This record gives sequence, structure tokens and C-alpha cells, in this order.
Amino acid sequence: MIAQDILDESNAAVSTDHDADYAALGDHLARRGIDIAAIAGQVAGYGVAVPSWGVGTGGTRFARFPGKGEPRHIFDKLADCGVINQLTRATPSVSLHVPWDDAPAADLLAAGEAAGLSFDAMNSNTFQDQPDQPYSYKFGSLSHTDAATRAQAVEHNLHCIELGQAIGSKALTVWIGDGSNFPGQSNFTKQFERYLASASEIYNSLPADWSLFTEHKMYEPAFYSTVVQDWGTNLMIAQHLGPKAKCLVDLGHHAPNVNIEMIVARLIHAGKLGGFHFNDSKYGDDDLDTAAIDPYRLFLVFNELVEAETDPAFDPAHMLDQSHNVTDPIESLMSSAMEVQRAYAQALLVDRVALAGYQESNDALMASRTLKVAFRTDVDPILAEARRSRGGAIDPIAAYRLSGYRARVAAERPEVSGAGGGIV
Ligand SMILES: [Mn+2]
Repeated sequence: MIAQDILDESNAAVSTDHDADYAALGDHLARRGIDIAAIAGQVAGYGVAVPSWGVGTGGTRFARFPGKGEPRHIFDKLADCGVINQLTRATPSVSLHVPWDDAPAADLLAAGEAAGLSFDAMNSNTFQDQPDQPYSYKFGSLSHTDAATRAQAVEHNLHCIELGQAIGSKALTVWIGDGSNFPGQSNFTKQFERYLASASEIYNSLPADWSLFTEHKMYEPAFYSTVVQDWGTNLMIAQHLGPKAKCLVDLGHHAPNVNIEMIVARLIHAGKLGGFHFNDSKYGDDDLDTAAIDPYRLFLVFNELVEAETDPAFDPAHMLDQSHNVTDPIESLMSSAMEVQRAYAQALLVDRVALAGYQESNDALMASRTLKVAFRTDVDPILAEARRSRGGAIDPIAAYRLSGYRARVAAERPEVSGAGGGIV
């Protein structure tokens, strides 16, 4: 973790400016009838889970260029995730990926507590083969033509549930790489029916207070078809399985220009929005940092979420899911968590009474402008105040750089070979 005196020093350097900016924004929002303290309180209570795999350097199918001080195992990853939450106070939980993060539950619990973190959704992995695994997933897992391979994939998911129960998780996220690369390679209907039968076995083993999130993705690693290719198939799965099954929306798993905020609205209507994997993209599943390219789209997604928040039972899971190839992963994850909070804060500023009026009277221009007024508000002082009020950093990136954390862990953690490709 970062030493308290470093954090204090970092905050002291910018606290006078921050106080002035927060007061000025407070005056501005008061003229719009908005209480800045109430917004800051809501933002402070809003968290997004960090993926354990996000703190390692990612890669492409061409190459991976490891950074300094790469985490060696789940305990290093939890330490890094602890720093992210210490400075941002926006990431109170970690989402584990099994078997990458497999470890005794007692050890995970102790390390989580030391880092000040709880455990979010468990992620199973049947998209790559593990050492000593009897059957290969080369031609699929939950939808494989071979019953023994499907049973092995189901069994792995049950193990994830078992480990998750022991560490306080309440959800299982299932994403499969199953699909096909050639027209005719797979019988679409039979393949989907095999998937549903396998998913039902997992669903039937879910604890009563757990959720099952299924995640769609239009392509990759299969490039002609995937079994769970879009939100329509995902919704069919959730409806087939039952009330504990819901759809996970990964922002990068759609075709370019797809109206994701509208998909969000439709899934909310169906009571099947399970949660999000936040990231950004330009061409496909690029796994770029959240809001790096299109912050307005992220805002529009949150506009739908804030609209739905009036239902107290509405509680989707929020997680970052991105790949860091050219940045320090800790800095990218802190920055992305802040971008998620920014979109949430901006969506809270939307004048919903005015918006509803413009919608009713078909005033398209003023309806659009109402959203833009909220989106264009610089909410940085609100985010900073939310962090500071909970013991975090006014400027997390500056505090992190001041701390020398990366150099310190690089001295403890051996250099990793850069050979080989592969997404991490
Ligand atoms: Mn994802």
C-alpha cells in the first residue's frame, strides 16, 4: 500500500486549488437547483470492481511487452488492486479469474482483507486448456460435440462457484470461446442446444443468493460464428435458465456503431441486465481504457442506468475489463475507475423532469441539449471530493507517481519474459 504521509503530501499540494474548484462548481450547480454535496455523496458510494487480470500487462495475438514489476500471482495482483482502491476509493472489490487465480480460500480472504478488498463475480475459464486437463477445448467447451468435454467444462464452473462461496462472492460470470471458423463447421441449432443443456447444469447448482451472468461476444477467438454472439442470444439464455440468470454487457463485444445504450434499456425492461464490463473500443473488441475514445457513449449508458435507479431492486454489477499494453496497468485502472464515476456523476446531473417534458412535446433539439448540458459539466471536483472524503487521493495518478510504488515492486518481482503472444 502507499504510505499515509505520501498520500497526505500529495493531497496537500493540490487541496487549496481543489477547495476553490469545488466551491465554484457548487455555486454553479446551485443555480441549476443541484446540491453538490448530495451528488458527491452518491458518487462516493459508487464502486466498480477491478479484474484481477487487469493489473498485469495485456497483449495481442502478436506480442506481449511486459512492464516492470508484473504481478507474479494472485497475491501480488491483490496488492496492486489494493493500491488502486486506496487512492481512488472507487474499486472496493476484485473479480477473480479461475484457474489463473486459484488459491486456498483462507489465503485469498486474508490477502483481500489486508488489501481492503472484497470479492466480486467469479470468472470461469473454459477458453484455454490447462495442464493435466483430460479433454481439450480446441473445438469448444460447454457446447462441445463430446459429452465428456462438456461435463469437464461444467465441472470447472462448479469449482468456481465453490471457491466463490468460500470467499464471499455472489455471482459467476461465464464467457465461452465456443464458435466456428468455417460455414458448415458447426450445426448452429444443435450447438446452441448443447450449450443450453450445459448452462442449465451450472444454473441448477447455483446457491440461492447467487446470480449467473452470461456474456455475449460477436467474434474472437472464433471468427465465423460464436455461440453467444449478441444480446438477443444472451437474453434467450437468461430467459431459458431462470430468474438468477442475467445478461452481462461488455462494451467492446458489439459491432461498431451498435447502439449499446439502447440494448441496456431493453435488458432493463426485461429485468435481465446483470451488469457491465467497461472498456472502450474503436474497431472491435480492442479492450482500450474506459472512455479513452468515446466518453459520450459511456455517459449515455449511465443515463439509462440512472433512469433505472429509481427501482431500488435495480443493482447491476459493474466491472472494468480492459487490456493495458502501453501504460502502467495501475494507472490505467485508476483512470478508468474515475471515468466510470465521471459518467455516473454526469448522468446524475441530467435534469430528468425537463428531459421528460421535451420528450413528451417532441422537442428533439432541447432533449438532446439537456443531455449535453449534463455531459459538458466538468465534474472533476465532485470526483476528487468523493475520494478525499473517504481517505483517498485528490489526484490519484500524481499520488501514485509520487509514491514510487512501481519501482518498489519491480525490485521485489522478477522480470517476466516478453516472448510469445497472447491476451492476458
Ligand atoms: Mn468482458
